[in-house]
Amino acid sequence: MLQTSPLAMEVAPELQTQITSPTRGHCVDLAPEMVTLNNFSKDTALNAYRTMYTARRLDEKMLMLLKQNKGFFHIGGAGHEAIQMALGMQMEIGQDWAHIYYRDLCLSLAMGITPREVLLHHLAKADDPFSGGRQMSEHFCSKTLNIVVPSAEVGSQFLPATGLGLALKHKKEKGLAYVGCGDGATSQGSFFEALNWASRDKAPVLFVVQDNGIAISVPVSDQTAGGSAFKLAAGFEGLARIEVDGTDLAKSYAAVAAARKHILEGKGPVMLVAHTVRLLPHSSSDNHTKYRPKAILEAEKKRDPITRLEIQLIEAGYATEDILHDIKKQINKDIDHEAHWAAKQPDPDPVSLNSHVLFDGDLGLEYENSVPNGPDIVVVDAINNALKEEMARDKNVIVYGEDVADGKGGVFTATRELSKMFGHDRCFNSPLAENSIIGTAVGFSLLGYKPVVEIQFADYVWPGIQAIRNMVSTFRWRSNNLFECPMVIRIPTGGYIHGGLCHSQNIEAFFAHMPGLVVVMPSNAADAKGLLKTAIRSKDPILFLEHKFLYRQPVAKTPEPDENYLVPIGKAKVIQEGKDLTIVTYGALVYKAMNVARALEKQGTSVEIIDIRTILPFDAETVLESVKKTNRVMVLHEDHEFMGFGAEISAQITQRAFRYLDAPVKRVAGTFTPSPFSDVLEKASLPQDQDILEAAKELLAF
Ligand SMILES: Cc1ncc(C[n+]2csc(CCOP(=O)(O)OP(=O)(O)O)c2C)c(N)n1
Ligand SMILES: [Mg+2]
Repeated sequence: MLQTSPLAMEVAPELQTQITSPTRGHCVDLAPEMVTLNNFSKDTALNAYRTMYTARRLDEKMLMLLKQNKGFFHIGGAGHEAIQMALGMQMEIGQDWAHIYYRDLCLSLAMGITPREVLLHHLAKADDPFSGGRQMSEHFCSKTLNIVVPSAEVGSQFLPATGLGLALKHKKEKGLAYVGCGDGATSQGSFFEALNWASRDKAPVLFVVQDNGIAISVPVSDQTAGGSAFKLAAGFEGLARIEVDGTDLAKSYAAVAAARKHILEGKGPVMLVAHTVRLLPHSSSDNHTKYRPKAILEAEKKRDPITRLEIQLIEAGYATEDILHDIKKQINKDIDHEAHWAAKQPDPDPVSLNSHVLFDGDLGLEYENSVPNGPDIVVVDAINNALKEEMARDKNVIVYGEDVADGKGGVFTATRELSKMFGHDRCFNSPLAENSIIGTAVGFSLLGYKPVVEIQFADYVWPGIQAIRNMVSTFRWRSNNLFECPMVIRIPTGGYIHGGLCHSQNIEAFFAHMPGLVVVMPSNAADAKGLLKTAIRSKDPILFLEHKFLYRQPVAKTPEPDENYLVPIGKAKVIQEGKDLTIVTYGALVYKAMNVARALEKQGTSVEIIDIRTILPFDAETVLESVKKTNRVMVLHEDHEFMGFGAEISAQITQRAFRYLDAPVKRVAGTFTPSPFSDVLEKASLPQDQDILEAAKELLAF
């Protein structure tokens, strides 16, 4: 028997019949006498109908355009219009936030997106206001309407929306964050992570599951334990639930109103499950007659929210069939006109492809305007001081992650004293969930915060990789510069510490493959402090890789730079000049290169060492300049040689300075094995001084 959540009753007593229904999550109509169309004025009801029909007609029109070989793809909201209209009618524009999903056309229209914009987007035109032709159809967004640029990744919306809710609460601002999804999306881990964090912090988040009973071809009964996302969420203390027939406008309106009231009274998040129908195939690339029985398709048509509303409008005395016919005729005509106009608009200029991968404006920062001359400091303390100074400078800088607060101050003490100095509002522990840490940072960033989050070990960044790849790194580009999500993701990385397989990984090559991301890796205290401060003042998502081995190494100590000292991102540093051989390296291996250079110097060879400092964007110019001078080059790093970042450096040198080379580019790097624990095995897996020396001699003798 289905358990009733006491909270659910508190939210919407009128929905109890449904929630306590023994129908195991399948929708039972609300008591119809309680909420009917007569609760709306005639104008309100007819305007809702107009928007819902516009959404429907746009779906039809876009499918027609596809048949005419205009446009490339369509995914429709037909059958979902009522719940979306109910939401759209109640969103406080400019105050609330919406993290929509791809079926949210009607909601987007109700919030203020126009058919013209939808059509420009559908046809991927230059003036597509959502992405300039970069994203697939149905990725609506708007800066002024607070509709966040979505990603096609199912589930990617939950944690940014939770971050928005957390940020709204943090700022003590009114409003809520809506997040939409389908029934299938509730199988994603990020759904549960989002419910957990939003519930933990009583964040004002409205989760709306538009349950059309199917995810492409998989029925919800095969998708979800118990066949219902509503039941599934029962265990989250602090979460309220409502279930409603999402094909009925008035009932949906009442459910949304109850949810909003609960949230805006500060009682925490609500999950609203709205039962809808999917009247179209999953998308224009799908033919659902192959997997959906005819009887089901016919039954779904009977629950068409628009037909249903038409009947109700007539029953309420708000319209006649003739009036509805005229409304539809006018909308059809308007949409035809807009589509005709949109089709004639220019396509994007291919040159525009490269714009807005990263922030392309001027940050207005002054770099290296003093010489570090404070007392000597180790890397981890320099990082801690950079955080303290930046948090004192800008109240929007917040720090969170696992174990970062209170007495622990991070497992490496990089966040020591921050929660004591700035309070738990500014430095707090996250749940132990890396995807959550990165996903919520998007939401904080949207509200003007500068999240500086910590991933405890590089080896555990992988749960967050979906968020980094499909949400964070493409945020600016995919919205054609409409949105940005600057953040700093600090990650202790690297080996030489007997960390074994899961505390030694080098991750830079993976992330160097992601346009839209900046990847920084300092090798000494002054650079660590200066680069971190620059990263915090930048406008891109930045992976700040901190080598664990260097945290307290005396060799990596430097005089501490002052609080205005900033190091430019994307600029390599010539550690020492030389004329016979260049070693291009970064991180912990800078010091091994220095050891070898000293040994070679005794034999009369002068070595130039370049610490690239930033992996992405890579400063090829400094490297090429050096190679042109020394004519011999070694690329040295501790990550696997195979497909390591050295492969890219070597390729660039070979392509761009081949004529200057007196020997093939030599790579010295880690073995293509996981990281071992034993001292003997670890030494065998990572470059040692002797390996570097031998490679240098080979190069010099060539
Ligand atoms: C992470 C991820 N996996 C797979 C897909 C491909 N995909 C797109 S929509 C979809 C089904 C989603 O179903 P549901 O959440 O029920 O939403 P609906 O489409 O029914 O509204 C799938 C598998 C994707 N976009 N993202
Ligand atoms: Mg579905």
